[in-house]
Parts: sequence; C-alpha cells; structure tokens
Amino acid sequence: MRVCEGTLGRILSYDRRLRGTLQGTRFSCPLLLLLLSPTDPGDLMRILILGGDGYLGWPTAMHFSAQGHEVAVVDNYLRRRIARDEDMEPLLQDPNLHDRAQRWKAHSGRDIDVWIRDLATPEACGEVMAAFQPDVVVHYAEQPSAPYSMIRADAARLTLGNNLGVTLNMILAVREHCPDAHIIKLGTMGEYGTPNVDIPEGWFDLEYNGRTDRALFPRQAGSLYHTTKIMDTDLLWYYVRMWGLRVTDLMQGPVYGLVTYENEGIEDLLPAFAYDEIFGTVVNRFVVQAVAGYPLTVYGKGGQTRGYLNLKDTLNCLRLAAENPADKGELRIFNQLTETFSVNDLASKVKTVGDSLGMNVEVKQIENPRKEKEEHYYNPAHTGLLELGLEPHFLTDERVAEMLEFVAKYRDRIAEHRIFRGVKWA
Ligand code: USQ
Repeated sequence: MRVCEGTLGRILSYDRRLRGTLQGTRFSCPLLLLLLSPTDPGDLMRILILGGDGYLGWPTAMHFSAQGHEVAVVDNYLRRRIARDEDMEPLLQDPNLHDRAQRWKAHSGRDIDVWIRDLATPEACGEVMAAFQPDVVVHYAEQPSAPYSMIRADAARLTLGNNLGVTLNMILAVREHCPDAHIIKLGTMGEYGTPNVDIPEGWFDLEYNGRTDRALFPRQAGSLYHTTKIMDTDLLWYYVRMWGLRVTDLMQGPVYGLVTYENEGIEDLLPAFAYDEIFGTVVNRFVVQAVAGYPLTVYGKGGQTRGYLNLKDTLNCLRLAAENPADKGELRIFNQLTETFSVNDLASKVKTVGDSLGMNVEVKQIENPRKEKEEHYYNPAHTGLLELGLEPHFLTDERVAEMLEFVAKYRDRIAEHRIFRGVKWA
C-alpha cells in the first residue's frame, strides 16, 4: 500500500482524527470508536471519491469513512441536473452533499470533506488532487445512464465529453500530484456486450497464426454510454503502459438495493434511488413498478441476461479492491457481479414475491426500445473478487420482499409518468 505521509504522519493523523471524532457529537467512548473502526490504524488511507453524490458514490463514501479512512467527495451535481431537466427525479429526498456530510457527522461523529467542483475542468481536478493527496482515487464521476446517452445529440455529446474528459483529467492530475495513488475506476460489464463465448475478467490469451499474446478481451458495447466506458479502459491502459500508473477497473453489472451497512434504519442517509427509465436499473425499477401496481416493463422477449449485484456487495468490492491495490504498471480488471439472471427470471421473481405480499403484480412484455440481443449466451467469469474475500448477498425472495416492503412506505411518492417514456436506441 502506498503511504503518502509516512507511517508516523499516518499515526498522528489517525490520532488527530480519533480525538476530533471524540469531540464530536455522538461517540464519547474511545473503546467504542475503536471497535467501530475495523481497520488497523496503520492501514488507514486517504480516499478521494469522484462522483460522490451518486447512487454508488455516497454509500461508498460513508462505507470507507466508517472504516476509519479519511474520505473526500467531489461532485458537480451533473446527475441531479439531468434528472431535474428530464423530469426523472428519484424516489426519496435527495439532500445536497453538504447536508449529507452533516447528517453523516451527526450519526457517526466522522467528517467527510465535500468539494463541489466540475472535474471536466482540468484546474478543478488538479486543485482537488493536489490538496487532498489521495492514496486511493475512486472514479465514479461519469454520466451513468445508457438511455440518456441515446436520447438526443446533445446528450450524446455531453456523455462522451464528460466521461472521457473527466477520466483524462483524473489521470493527468494523478500523475502530477500523487503518482503512486491507486486508481479504482468503475467500468461496466456492458463493455463486453453479450458475446457468444465465455467472458474472462478483462484479459485473455490470444493465439493467432501460431503466435500467442495476452490482450484485452474484445469489447462491443450496446450504447454510447457503454462505449465511453470502453474508451476509459483504453485510456487507462495506455497510461498504465506509459507512466506505470496502478489501476483497478471494476466491470460492474446493474446494481440494486438501497440499504447499506451505514444507512440501515436511518432514512437521512439513504442514497438517491432512481426508478425512472433514464437512471433506474431494472431490479429497482421492477420493485417500484410492483409497488405502484404498474405492469412490469419487460423489454422485448426478456431473455436479456446480465450479471447483477446488491449495493452492499458494491461497497464490499470497492473496499476489497482498495485494501488489495493493483501493482504499479498494472491494469487489473475484476468482473463485479455476484449472479446472472434474465429479465424474465427477474420479473417472475418479483411477481411471485409481490403476489405473496398481496400486490397482484402484472408482467407485460413491451416492444424493446433498445437495440440488444433478447436471447443469447452469457457466461462471465467473476472469481477475482470472491478470491479477495467477497461474500455475496444474492437476490433471494426474502431480499425482494424486503425491498418491496421498504419501497411501499414511499408509494405515494412514485410518479408513474417517470416509469416509461420509450427512449429509442435506433
Ligand atoms: N430492461 C427491461 N425493462 C426495464 C429496464 C431494463 O427489460 O424496464 C432490460 C434492459 O433492456 C437490459 C437489462 O434490463 O437488457 C438491464 O438494463 P438496466 O437498465 O438495468 O442496465 P443498463 O442500462 O445496462 O445500465 C445499468 C447502469 C449502468 C451500468 C450497467 C451495467 O445504469 O451505469 O454500467 O447497468 S451492465 O448492464 O452490465 O452494462
């Protein structure tokens, strides 16, 4: 692990934080605080989360903070602005980052630094990196919606410009200000598409005309958003080769859920939970649709299979990647998913569980607004994170029931016109 300030500095910094926390509002017992900080003081890191306002960013910030790490978040509220402009706002209240940090402080006694900056501006990116001197940079700061990237020409340009621009600025700023920092980049399983062969974890052995080499597995994205993620991977791989950066690229499938270790039972700390066609992922959408009495929107034949994971598992994957950094000059790739199932499997599970709760769920196959294979082979490897210690939370009937019951408390906030608008791919 990289040590920016040296071991002594780190211990002093930990001691400062410990005493600072003890002066905070909630914890008055040092022993309790130590028990609540599972990380050894010598392993504490400075973790910078780019895109810290998002569905994944804010829970990740709290998770690392709860482990005792020093955490800062940066965001320019791009997702909020798009959601507002497209009338696709999330289900729950969406406090701004300063409010979120204050609420976290009140609950945990811990600080999270907040920077409202546009990382697509090189100066802003450099300013944050120079000031915070991270050991780990978690890069979520991208326009995350595939449908949004396909909606109009201006949205396509924004997605490409923002996602590639921020990634390049981040790389250049890391090299200038903290070249040993471990970059953890959120990629997507959508980079691989749905090939008719097994999918390895990023790399494969290539044999051609009797010669062999190790290469990035072929990528074939299904949306412009997913294509920007391929371009990110290529940018990172280029600079890993040129400058010896240390990078972990997490190829993540669609995430579901909203309860984490840090926010359980505390509504104040829940993340933005989207159920609309632009920002909502399919599991979260089906749960909200079942609660609203809206027929589950299965696109096309419903044989589309993806690799899914619970929000808690995303946090554990990030933690495991940070605790076990890539080497210098390494682009390490993990496929971040815990189980695969089709849209039809998902719909029938939500229906069965919803019906058992008296929801009378209807499932409706509708014309697919996307251009994608609706029946296909899908077999991605995903052993790397399991080998680091990941213990998956699968989408059991009990978990579906918990989500349905949770969302049912907010039923009157569901705006049906946000559920389907039919953004066409072609
Ligand atoms: N789908 C339906 N009905 C719906 C919504 C989606 O049948 O109402 C289908 C889609 O057509 C697709 C599958 O469900 O085949 C997954 O769709 P999704 O909206 O949950 O996921 P996607 O658009 O691919 O994007 C999401 C995140 C993105 C992340 C990606 C991982 O928004 O940030 O990168 O999941 S992956 O899908 O593995 O590429």
